Amino acid sequence: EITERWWHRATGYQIYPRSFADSNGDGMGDIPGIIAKLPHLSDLGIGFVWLSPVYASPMVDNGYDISDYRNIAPEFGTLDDMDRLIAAARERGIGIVMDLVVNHSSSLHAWFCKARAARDCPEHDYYIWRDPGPEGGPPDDARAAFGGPAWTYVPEVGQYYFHYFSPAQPDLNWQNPALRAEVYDMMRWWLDRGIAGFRMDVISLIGKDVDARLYEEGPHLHPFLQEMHREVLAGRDVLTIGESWSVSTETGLLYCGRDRDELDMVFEFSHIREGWHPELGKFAPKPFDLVAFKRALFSWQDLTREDGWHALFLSNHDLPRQVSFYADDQQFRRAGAKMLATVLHLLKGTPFVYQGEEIGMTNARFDRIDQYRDLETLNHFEEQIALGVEPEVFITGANRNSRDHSRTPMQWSDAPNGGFTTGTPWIEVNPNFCDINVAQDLGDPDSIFTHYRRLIALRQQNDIVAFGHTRQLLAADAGVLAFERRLGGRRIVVFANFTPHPQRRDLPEDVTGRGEALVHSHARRDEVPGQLDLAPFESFACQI
Ligand code: TEU
Ligand code: CA
Repeated sequence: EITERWWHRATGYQIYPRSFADSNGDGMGDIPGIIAKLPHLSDLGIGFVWLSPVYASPMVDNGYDISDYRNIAPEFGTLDDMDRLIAAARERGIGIVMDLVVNHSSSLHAWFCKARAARDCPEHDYYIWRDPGPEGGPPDDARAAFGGPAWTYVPEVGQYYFHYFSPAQPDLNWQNPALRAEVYDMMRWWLDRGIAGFRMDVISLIGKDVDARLYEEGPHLHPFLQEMHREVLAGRDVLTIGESWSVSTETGLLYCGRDRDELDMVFEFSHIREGWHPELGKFAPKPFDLVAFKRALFSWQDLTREDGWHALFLSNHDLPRQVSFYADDQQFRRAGAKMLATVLHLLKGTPFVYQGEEIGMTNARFDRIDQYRDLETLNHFEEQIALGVEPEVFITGANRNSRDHSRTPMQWSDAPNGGFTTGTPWIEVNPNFCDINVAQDLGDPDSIFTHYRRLIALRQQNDIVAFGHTRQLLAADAGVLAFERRLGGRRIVVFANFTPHPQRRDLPEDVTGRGEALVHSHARRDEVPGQLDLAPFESFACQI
């Protein structure tokens, strides 16, 4: 039996601070900007914020490269601003969940500065060093996620250090107990300041064994997570979400099973990877396959039926805008955005809204590589052009799937720069801000924002939405996604048309019935008929 926790009925909201709200006109979002926008989150009904990193950082990877875990980047504000944010959010019943980036630090962290200067200091062993290979080159040919080799040589110590990501992000050596103690101490320090938990960046990498070339979900992962729970989390009513690009339904409950004492839930990416090309990766477009997507999505609903808990999302700061990727960002943008929300917010788990999703923000259309900012896109461009890929071909892929689409500034109004900044934004504002912005949606009872608000309220009020069992319907259907949620003899049925065409389905008797409309994107529906007609991208939920 499940003990109810505060985050079981809450909806999370991810803030990417540099793109959310700029309070001082330097073109960069900041913490005072977030404080000023808290009423927007209250309006939506948000329970907690996942705040992408605001720590001191040289910003090679926009803050996912931390140089001081106990300080705030000056462009975002001060520690005082952070304390004010935590308190102001708390007054509204909103928790602040911080990003914990401890698979690696920045190469400018004081630990690494010492580590790279001498072998005989304690900090040297906070990182992963190996002697050169037999030919004098790197220890092996492992590649880094953002391009280039995963090993970089430091002449001062005559060794290579390991970096899963860029050379500016050296991996921390979790096998060193003193390093682990430092991390746990830092976590307690933040929790004592009143934050509501942690989203743990690529946490499945910390148990790696580089010599065996086992990186994801390595042999030490679960012992470390259990130790972290004992040392930091036990007895505190906080939320932890681990990010893992490798977790599968085979391993999912190892992280979030109720008697494991590790994490509360994981961000897993099986439904996301479904949209990537199997060999050529994310920059090679691949047609969306709804049946495979549903298989991935519902396999996690099945997995968490009796144990564990799921983190529901379609978007984040590493992914394209969901309405552009999974639906339509032109003629059917409004219906498409509502449809994706209907699906995600009526599944079992804790849903996450990525900033701008609640007004249906879309991918940018960049024509030139110099309009991009993200190191992943820029490095892959260099590599692929060197391999003979045409720039236009690469840009077409990047226009679909680059991380920068989610990083264009939040569109608050039709004022210059969408009301994000009075200065020059660090990345171009999507020119469609005149039509797509928060002010516009707030004035419209039929808006995407209103639809999100209803869905978020439903989870708080309706036990079936919060705790009902999920059963997929029409699993083999390539155009329609459908499911029901059941609790104690009552049920909700949800239908979503993923296509720009009308769809007609003859439904089996056990899914039809009369009841009460919960949400709808087109006409109100108090009944699921034997023959169901859906408009392009229509979605609805009915309690019968
Ligand atoms: O992302 C983990 C990760 O593996 C991504 O780099 C992913 O492969 C890529 O985004 C797919 O396009 C986390 C953070 O969410 C990301 O922003 C960081 O860049 C990365 O870790 C390193 O900290
Ligand atoms: Ca600013």
